[in-house]
Amino acid sequence: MTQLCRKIVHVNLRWNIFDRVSIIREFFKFIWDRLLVCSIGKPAIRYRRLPLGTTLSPPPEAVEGVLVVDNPATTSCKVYETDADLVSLKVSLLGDCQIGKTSFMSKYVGDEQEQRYLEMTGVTLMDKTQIVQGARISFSLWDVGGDQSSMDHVPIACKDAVAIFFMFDLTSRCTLNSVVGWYTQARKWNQTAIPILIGTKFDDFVRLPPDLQWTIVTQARAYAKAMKATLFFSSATHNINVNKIFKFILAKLFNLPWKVERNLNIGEPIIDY
Ligand SMILES: Nc1nc2c(ncn2[C@@H]2O[C@H](COP(=O)(O)OP(=O)(O)OP(=O)(O)O)[C@@H](O)[C@H]2O)c(=O)[nH]1
Ligand SMILES: [Mg+2]
Repeated sequence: MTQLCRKIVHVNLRWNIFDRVSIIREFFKFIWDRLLVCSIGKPAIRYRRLPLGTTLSPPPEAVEGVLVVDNPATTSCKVYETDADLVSLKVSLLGDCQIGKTSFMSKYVGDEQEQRYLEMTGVTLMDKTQIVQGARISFSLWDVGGDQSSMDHVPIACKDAVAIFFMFDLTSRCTLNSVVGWYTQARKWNQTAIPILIGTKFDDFVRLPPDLQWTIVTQARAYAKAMKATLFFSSATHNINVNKIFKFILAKLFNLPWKVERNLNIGEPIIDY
């Protein structure tokens, strides 16, 4: 037998021994697994280490109330709710640039668990779900940018809304004058939504001279009357009349036994209807 043949036989022998050891090890492992199954009453589960950076998320069907907006410029907006008991109410926020629409909406939504948020050019959407007398109510807020280019979003924002907020900055009279244009545009697409006229930045407004305050209060009340709207002065910064406005809408929509108090005192946040 040559040197090479001796080496091959030697290697074969070692492989044979290794094979037998592996078979015996597999046999004992099988017996051990069976013993474990019998002792804990559950099938043995094998855990796999996931690659680093892997994120775990629930399957899509487990995500509650998915809001899908294909393109807000067209009317292809779909709201999917997996909960049959969830009532979805759409509200649009309209008004000039920099008057505090987004701040107002963000103050209301807060940073609670159930909030959802979607920002696109010209329109920002936020959702907030709350329990009202045992029912789950979800407000879908459509905040249209105040610039001219965002006007295209008015139809989609107003369509099917239950309420429309016509907003102006209490410290900027021209933004109050603009409300007429916003109202005319909105009513083309929705004639039934509850109109609410909201003066923002009340915290800055109270620092203005009383006669100027009085002039603005008078004009705002006249506009509200013409629009058949309820008038609220508010401040997102100081959380004045933010939640109250949503409570008012709910009470009006569902005939709840809650009434907002009229307040016509100069220097206080006005509420008029
Ligand atoms: N003092 C005061 N400032 C506010 C209040 N709400 C908003 N602001 C300020 O007003 C500015 C504009 O606020 P936004 O919420 O971005 O206004 P907007 O109406 O969404 O503006 P556009 O998205 O451009 O249409 C920001 O500097 C805010 O900090 C408020 O209640 N009081
Ligand atoms: Mg904004």
